[in-house]
Amino acid sequence: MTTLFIADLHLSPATPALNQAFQSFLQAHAGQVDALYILGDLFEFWLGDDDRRPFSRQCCAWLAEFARHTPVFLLRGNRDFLLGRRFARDSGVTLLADPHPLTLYGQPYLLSHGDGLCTDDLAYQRFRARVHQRWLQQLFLALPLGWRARLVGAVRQETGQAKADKPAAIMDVNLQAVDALLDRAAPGSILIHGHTHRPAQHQWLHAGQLRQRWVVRDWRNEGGGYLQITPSGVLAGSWPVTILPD
Ligand code: LP5
Ligand code: MN
Repeated sequence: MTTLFIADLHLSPATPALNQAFQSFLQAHAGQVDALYILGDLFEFWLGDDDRRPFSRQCCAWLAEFARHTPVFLLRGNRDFLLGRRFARDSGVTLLADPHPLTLYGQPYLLSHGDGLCTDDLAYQRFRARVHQRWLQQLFLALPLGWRARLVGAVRQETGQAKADKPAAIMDVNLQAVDALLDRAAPGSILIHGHTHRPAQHQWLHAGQLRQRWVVRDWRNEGGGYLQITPSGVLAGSWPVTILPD
């Protein structure tokens, strides 16, 4: 009885080693675990479900093969917030809203990508509110794919510069926002999220109750992170990434 969680793989055609590691992760666990949860930013950027380039089709095919044996759930991140119904159909993945409550082996958990909890990062929260507007997303998705790619490239130059100028502390979750979220969840819920690239297990006291938050490790050439939950609790693991020869 095991359920797996991954986040922040940031896969793209430019990350062949990570893509391969993701494929081997799926192959190794298909039919071996109860479910896989992807907590956002599987992709470096998702331009829309009509992106049928070989890389996108390949990822969908890997997920679909895995999903034939084991259910896969995905909660969108700040880079793949445009994943939609067609992707879900092609990949066999079930899309979830953020936050998502679930009970595993008798213990309640709350799943989130985590970007919505970084409330000290006001510039990002304004940006997020803008790009989450349905009408803007529909307008963007109606553009030809090539235009979308160019637009994203231009916006990323801006956001990349903005990020480089920010103090690191504001790019972490805000602890009051975390407590407020857990206040609304089932009592005793353990929060699991990604996004911050600061893998850790946090424990603290809130109104006399012990609370817990796990941050899933992002994937990079040094290795990929995952959490595994069993009836005995949460355990962090690492998945090897093999650097491919040029
Ligand atoms: O992902 P990561 O860790 O690098 O950084 C995030 C935040 N950045 C982002 C941006 C994405 O990485 C790239 C998004 C490209 C989007 C293109 C959208 C095209 C239109 C789609 C319309 C539906 O998420 C970063 C956080 C960091 O996490 C830590 O939490 O700090 O936030 C930023 O850097 C955002 C800046 O603070 C805001 C900059 C404003 C620039 C305005 C450009 C115009 C916006 C036009 C919107 C349509
Ligand atoms: Mn993210």
